[in-house]
Amino acid sequence: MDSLAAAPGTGPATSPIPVLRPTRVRKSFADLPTDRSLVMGILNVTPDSFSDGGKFATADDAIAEGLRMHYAGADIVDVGGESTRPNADRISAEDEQKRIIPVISTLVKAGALVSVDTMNASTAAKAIEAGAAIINDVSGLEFDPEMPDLVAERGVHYVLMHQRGNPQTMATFANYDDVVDDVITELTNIREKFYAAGVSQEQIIVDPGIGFAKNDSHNWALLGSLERLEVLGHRILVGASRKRFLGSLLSSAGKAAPPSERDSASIAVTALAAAHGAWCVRVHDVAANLDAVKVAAAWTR
Ligand code: PMM
Repeated sequence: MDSLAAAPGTGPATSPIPVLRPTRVRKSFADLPTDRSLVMGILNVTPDSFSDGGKFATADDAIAEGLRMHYAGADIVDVGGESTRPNADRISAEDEQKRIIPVISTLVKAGALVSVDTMNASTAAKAIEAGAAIINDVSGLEFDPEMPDLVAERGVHYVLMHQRGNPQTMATFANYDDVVDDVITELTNIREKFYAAGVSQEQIIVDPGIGFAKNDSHNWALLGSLERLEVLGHRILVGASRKRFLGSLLSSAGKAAPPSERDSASIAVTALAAAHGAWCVRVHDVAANLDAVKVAAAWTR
């Protein structure tokens, strides 16, 4: 308890930094609500993410923001240390771990359910030891070959996101016959490697990978056909918050709206995705998106 009170990122009640309220009740996957879609708060501990680049680059700032999301009602806080924006350089697994493991441990101690946004099995293993319950892997076809065994051994949930290539090359792979069919086929093929390692259907969460090797019309086609992904038989996660296709949609005088002006559109996507079968939405503004999933649940009930 004392060690928690002294954790970085905490402060007196009057401080703008949220006070870490230690809890013996740690959220587990089984405790997640089932009467509405879930809200996953995005916590990028990176100097260069496209949507919130550099804002939470230090552990203290990241912990403070993660606590804010947790106390704002995030069902899951997604902690990542490596930027996945187009053309981002990869960092070493060691640097990634230095950035995120202290953040994950502190958020878990505060009772948050944490997912780790990583493409490295070694980072995922350390994050699980620090208390993370979900691995969120955006690597798609080029996943770390150690990942299936790790997911099987640790029994954690795994977000299998559709992606082609890597941040440097993905734009060149945005060619599909029918983007929805192709995404379903490619996710089915990758999933086989996880099944072969002993991962269960229930452990896998699928994600169409909005913005990853997709142009604007691919993104809209996937969102508009979200229910077709249900054929895979997994929970569905959607990450559209503040993404570039929303900037294009809202452009004025030929200029895309910047990420800071994409929240209303992101919330609209959340409400529609939730009404069309999304189990979870990955978002920046937790409180507003929580309202949106509640509206969708009431609407469809
Ligand atoms: N998008 C980003 C990063 N991680 N994870 C999942 N599962 N789905 C996504 O769509 C996704 C992700 C990139 O966006 P960011 O820079 O806002 O985190």
